[in-house]
Amino acid sequence: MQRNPCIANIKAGYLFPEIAKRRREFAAAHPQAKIISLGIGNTTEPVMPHINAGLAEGARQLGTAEGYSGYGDEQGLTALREKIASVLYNGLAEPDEVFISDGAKCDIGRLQLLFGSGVKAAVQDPSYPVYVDGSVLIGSAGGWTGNGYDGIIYLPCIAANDFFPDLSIIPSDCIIYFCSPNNPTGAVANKDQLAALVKTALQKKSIIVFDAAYSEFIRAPALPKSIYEIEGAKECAIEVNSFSKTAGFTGVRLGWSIVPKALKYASGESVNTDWNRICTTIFNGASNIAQAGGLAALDSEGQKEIRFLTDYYLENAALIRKTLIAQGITCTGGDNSPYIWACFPGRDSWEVFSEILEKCHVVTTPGAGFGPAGNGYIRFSAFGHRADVEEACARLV
Ligand code: PGU
Repeated sequence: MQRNPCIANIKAGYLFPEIAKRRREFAAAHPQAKIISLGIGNTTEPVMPHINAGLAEGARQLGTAEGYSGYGDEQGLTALREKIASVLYNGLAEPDEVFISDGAKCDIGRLQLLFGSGVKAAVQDPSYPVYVDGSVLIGSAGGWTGNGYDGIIYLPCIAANDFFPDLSIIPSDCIIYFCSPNNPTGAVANKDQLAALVKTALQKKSIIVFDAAYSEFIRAPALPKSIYEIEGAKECAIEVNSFSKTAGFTGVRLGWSIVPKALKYASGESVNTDWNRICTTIFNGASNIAQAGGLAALDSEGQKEIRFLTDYYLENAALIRKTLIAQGITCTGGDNSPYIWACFPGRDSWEVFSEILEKCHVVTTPGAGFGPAGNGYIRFSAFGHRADVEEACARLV
């Protein structure tokens, strides 16, 4: 049996397991070190009471004759699709444009099936590694060149362009992965910038995959939370989002995608119809318990709890940011986003990662793991218990 050649193209390990491995190695060599993780963006605070009651009720119902349910619709509970459309999109998306999933990462992987291996992919550089790694796995990008993957169109997002890319580099007929608030830079695109992105996608006959996983961390009222706040986006953009970072569902697993009915391939066929076909074929629906939790998260009480939790992590972010700035380190993010992107000019980011681990016993994420333009940067995650974040900040000075 032949190995899928695309797998041979990918660099050995996915970023976060690689960091976990280095942490384990350090812990084994320094058994007394109390290591604090500001590395992977993994939630730490308990699920809040109203949302947790929704999950518990979902589980309880499974034990009753009246409440039991087995396989559900692959696209998700109608009530949840309706509630996402009304509570979160307020008319900008219809319930049959909402597809419930087991998380945004899984959707990003499955979405690649819509376009196949022939398509070009453009990504913000740096960006969440799944866009690029997923493109390599499906064969729409080639091998590692030493400075990025062959065939990926990297759109540098650096201090000089205020972390918003030069859109003129984007070729025709490609998927544009765009994440705002951005992981890892923490930059949030404003309305004019997203309008320019939509205009470019329409002109270049390209499709945007807009990752809004951190939209609930936006506090500035003028900043868009969804790409559909921009006119024309329904003709050129898919959006993915998730309850992971907002309701603390990183382990529960619940997300959604929006695939507008107005979105068409060059041939005129409907992308929504194909997405429905893919989801019904290779996905068997999100957990019914998770969906019961999702319904509770969209109640007004659940929305208040999400605000509370996201405020908590944003306060962590403010502490980290303040600490780094006091050390004379230039940072972005951390105000409308749970990530702080700290600049270590001219330094190799894996080296800085090791130095912080060795000196402070704090795990971070090296910027180079997010793309070539990430070298010289370190990402600090604000997901953590307050006491740990305070302790980490004390060690960083
Ligand atoms: N999209 C973005 C932009 C993310 O940063 C993450 C998680 C996800 C999607 C995943 O969402 P789910 O709904 O939970 O699937 N990023 C984290 C965790 C690492 C990972 O591999 O997902 C991070 O530290 O970047």
